[in-house]
Amino acid sequence: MSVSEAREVATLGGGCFWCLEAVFEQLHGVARVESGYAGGSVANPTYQQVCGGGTGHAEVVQILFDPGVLSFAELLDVFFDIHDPTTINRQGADVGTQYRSVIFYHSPEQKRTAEEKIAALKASGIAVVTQLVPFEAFYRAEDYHQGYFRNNPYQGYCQVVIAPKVAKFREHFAARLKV
Ligand code: MHO
Repeated sequence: MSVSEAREVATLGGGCFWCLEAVFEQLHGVARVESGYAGGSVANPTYQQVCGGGTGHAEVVQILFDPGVLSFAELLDVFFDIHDPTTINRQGADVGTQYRSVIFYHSPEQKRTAEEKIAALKASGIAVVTQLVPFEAFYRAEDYHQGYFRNNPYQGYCQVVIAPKVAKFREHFAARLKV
């Protein structure tokens, strides 16, 4: 599917953006994934600033997808499967507000769908802390963060943290993969 066929944008934070990007770019219906920053107080933050925690941004992925192939609800099913939505400002060993679980909704429909998903998870006993906030701005991260897992498969964090997440995702969503 080409970028021009994709009609909807989602902006999600669920820990280190390298992880989310590595997963979502393998999902059928996704045309493009970019790693970046959202939800903070300054424009065009650097990675160093965001890591310092002072700007208030979350590491996020911005996903361009074709809702005719993959609905926002299905995208959220993947999102909630591949990260831990029960830990505040934390994913595993990564701690800080930049790692918060957050959905930046782009429309009333996305907001409603996210509310329904969160309510269903809570009803099943999962104490979801994911924030639901209106999308305001996305700042693309530095070039070296784009395609990080693909470009640095042997880097330690990629091997230890990301590779198992990708493997689990590919197992859980085998029928929804691009290849
Ligand atoms: N703890 C990891 C997180 C990377 S991620 C892009 C590291 O510092 O390498 O936040």
